[in-house]
Amino acid sequence: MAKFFEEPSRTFNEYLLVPGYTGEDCTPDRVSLKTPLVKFRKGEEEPALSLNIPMVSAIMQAVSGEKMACALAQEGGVSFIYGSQSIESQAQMIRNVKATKAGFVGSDSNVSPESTLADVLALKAQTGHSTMAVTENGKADGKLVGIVTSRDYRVSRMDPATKVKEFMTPFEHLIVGGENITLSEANDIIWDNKLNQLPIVDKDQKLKAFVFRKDYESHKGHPHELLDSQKRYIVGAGINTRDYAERVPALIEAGADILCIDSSEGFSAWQKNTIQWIRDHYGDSVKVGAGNVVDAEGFRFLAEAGADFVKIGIGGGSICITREQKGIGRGQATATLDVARARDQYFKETGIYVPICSDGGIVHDYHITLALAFGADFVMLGRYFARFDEAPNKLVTVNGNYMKEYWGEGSARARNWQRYDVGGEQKMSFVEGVDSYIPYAGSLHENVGLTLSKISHTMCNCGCLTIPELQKNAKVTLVSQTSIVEGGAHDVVVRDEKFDARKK
Ligand code: RVP
Repeated sequence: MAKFFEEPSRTFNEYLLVPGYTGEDCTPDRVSLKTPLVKFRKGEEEPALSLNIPMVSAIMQAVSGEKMACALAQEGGVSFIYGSQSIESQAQMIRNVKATKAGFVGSDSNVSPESTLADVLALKAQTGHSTMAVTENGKADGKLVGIVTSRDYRVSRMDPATKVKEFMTPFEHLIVGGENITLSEANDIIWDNKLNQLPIVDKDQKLKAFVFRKDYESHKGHPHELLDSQKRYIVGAGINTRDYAERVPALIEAGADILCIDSSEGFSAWQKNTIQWIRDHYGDSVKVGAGNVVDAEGFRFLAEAGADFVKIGIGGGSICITREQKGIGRGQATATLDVARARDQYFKETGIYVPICSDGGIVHDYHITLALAFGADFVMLGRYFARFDEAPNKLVTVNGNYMKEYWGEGSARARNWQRYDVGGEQKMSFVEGVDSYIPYAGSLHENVGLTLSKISHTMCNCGCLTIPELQKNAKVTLVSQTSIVEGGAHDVVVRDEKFDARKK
């Protein structure tokens, strides 16, 4: 007879946290959200990679490009650059992230000495940047021959046809930094010489980057930045179970810090083979997560196959229609709880702690806190991050509202069929994801800050200062349909600010 899980499978929306005792020392500023990213012998060693915040961005075309990777690493999380693109372009994205040194900005406004004031003004209007590098060839990586800032010209008094070489500050008069300079050395030079920017050049005088005075404060505003030993952003990459023999070496060479097998259903021989190939060729030096699974059996299989972390979730993603199409999946809360118990059991038996990631279906910020309380070490989010400026998807207006486009990897638009591949010759003939719009929400920094603040406050309500404490001590209750109604504003007419403003 088939195996039946007697408990209904539930979502995070069906639970709430019951507060625990909050001591005087239990304040949000003292909460640590640090969490392991890869397996380790807990109690004996530290994990080789940890996150400073329990959030990673989904392996999706609409979510995790290079800008997202830098912005999220600045906050302390990790992006997994999507694998549903050519090996070359994915590796290039990784290289670009690794080339972006924290606080060092690539020059995207460049002119040549032969350009004119009119060119400068047009570029300024287009990019919004008033500092421009003047390079021999007018490109970002050309030999630096000067810079132009708005202090170098007066529009009302100058002929728009004036050549840049006539009014730029020439290289000989510039203070520049060498390519091995650290951010703090660069900032010291800026400070000591009262500069607004410091161009960074290599030994051939070729432009590498700028460090700007205005970025100094914002850099200080990222205390959780996730950097490697060379102060480069930590970045992950998605891989599939088909072309790993070519893709993995290219990604590792490009500098990827961690990989993750991107599959809608991971309890398969294909995942085991992929991990085995990585172990055979790289031993434990290449870190790789696997998934997705939704029960203890699936977790045990991937842990024994050697996964560095295991991802949980089938069918819960906001753009995912796998449950409707194939009838597979499990409520995200139940799946997380089952896998967390299996993870703890595996640790008891082996001494190895395999971090688990709850992937998909996070709607409210408190769902993240619940996922952690249910035993997840971190969460993966798609819709959440796709709303921000830093996502690679387009900003559009729909009925006068700003929206971002958001499409599933299993949609006809992404055509990421490898993610759903179960082997054999038969090609997939149906979709498992939709193409959609989601409300635009602004910058990642502000939104993530708000979300983390809510998580920290809730953790204090539960009397917990760390994620392991929350996993151990949280008290969780199921909620009835009626008490969900009680949880929102009810039995009042909520005032509409726009309506009030119109009346005035
Ligand atoms: P969400 O955060 O709810 O938008 O879910 C994102 C997750 O949904 C991804 O990390 C992935 O596991 C899953 N996904 C991505 N594409 C699709 C699909 O097309 N069905 N599902």
